[in-house]
Amino acid sequence: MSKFKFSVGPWNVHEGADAFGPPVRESIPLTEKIKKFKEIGFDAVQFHDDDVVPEMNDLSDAAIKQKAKEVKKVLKDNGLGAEFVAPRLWMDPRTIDGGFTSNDPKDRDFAQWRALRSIDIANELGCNKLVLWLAREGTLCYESKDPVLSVNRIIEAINKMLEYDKNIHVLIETKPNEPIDRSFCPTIGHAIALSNKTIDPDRVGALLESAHAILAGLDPANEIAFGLANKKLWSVHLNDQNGIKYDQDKTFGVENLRQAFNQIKVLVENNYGKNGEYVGLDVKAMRTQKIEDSYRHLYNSLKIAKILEDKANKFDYTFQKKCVEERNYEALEMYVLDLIMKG
Ligand code: 3MF
Ligand code: MG
Ligand code: MG
Repeated sequence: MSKFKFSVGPWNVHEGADAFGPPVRESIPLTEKIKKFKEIGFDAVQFHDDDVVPEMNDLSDAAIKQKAKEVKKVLKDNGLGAEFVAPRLWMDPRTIDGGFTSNDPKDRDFAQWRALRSIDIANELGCNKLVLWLAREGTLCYESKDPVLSVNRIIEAINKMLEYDKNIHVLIETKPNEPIDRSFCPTIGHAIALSNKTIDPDRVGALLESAHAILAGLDPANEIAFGLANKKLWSVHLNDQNGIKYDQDKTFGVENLRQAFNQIKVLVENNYGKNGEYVGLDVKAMRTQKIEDSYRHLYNSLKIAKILEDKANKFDYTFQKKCVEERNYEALEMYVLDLIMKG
C-alpha cells in the first residue's frame, strides 16, 4: 500500500501535437478524463485555469466562479480532490513576450488578472495552491529585457497574489528553458531565493519537475532534497527525460530507473506528504500512442512509482552504513542496482 497520494493534470492525456506536427488523437472531454483518473488510482487533479474554465478570458469574475463550481461537483462526484490551479499564461497573444515580465504594461496587467482569477478558481475547487510555471518569463533575445527589473517584477506580481488572498500558497515550478531560451527562475534554489524576497515567504514555495531538473543539467533527487531541506517542496512533477534536449515528459523511471529510485527514496525518507502534499505526475503520452491506449503512461508511471516506493522502504541502511564506514562505494552501488533490478 502506498503512503503517497497521487495527482495528475488533464493535459497529460492529450491530442499528440508537437512543435512539428498536428494533433493525431481525438480530444477527450474533461469529465471523461476525471472519471478515468479515479479508475486508474489517482487521488487528486491538477488544473490549468482554463482547463476548468475554457472561456475565462471572455467571462465576468462571477461567471468564472460559477463554472469552477460545476467542475468542483464533477470532482466530488468522482471522489477526487483538486491539488492546484496554474494560470496558463503562455498560450495567449498577450503573453507572447512573457506575462509578469513582459515589456508591455498591458500584458503584465493581463497576467496579473489571470493569476488572481486562478486564485478564485482554486478557492471554488477547494484547494489553496497556485502553481506558477513561468514559461515565458525569460528572454529569447538577451538584451530585450532588464534582468534585474524582471526578477523584481516577478516578486511584485507574487506579492499581489499574496495580498489578494491571505490563504493562497504560491508554488513556483522551475524550468531552465523551453519555450524561452533563458528563464529568470530556472532551479529550486532560484525559487527559494525569490520566495525569501516576497512579503510572506511562508506562503511561497516550489514544485520540482524531474525533467526540468535534468534539462538544467541537475540531479532531480538533489533538487527535491534542496526543496525539502528548506521546507519549500510543496509539490513534484515526477516524469523522465533522456538527457538535455526538448522537454519529453516521459513515463516516470523509463529512462533512468536509478535516478527515479533516488527521487522516491528522498521523498520516502523525509515523509513527504505528511502535510497533505501530493506526488504529482507530469507525464505525456507519446505521439505514437493510439487513442485507446492514451492513458497507458499514467498506469505505468503509477506502477513504477509504487514499486520504487516499496523498494525504498526495503533499503538496507545497516548495509549502507557498513559500506560507508569501509568507504566501499562499489559494494553500495551494486547493492542499489540489485535492489532496483530484483523482482
Ligand atoms: C511544462 C510543464 C507544464 C506545467 C503545468 C502546470 C504543461 O514543461 O511542466 O505542463 O507543469 O503547466 O504548471
Ligand atoms: Mg514539463
Ligand atoms: Mg510540469
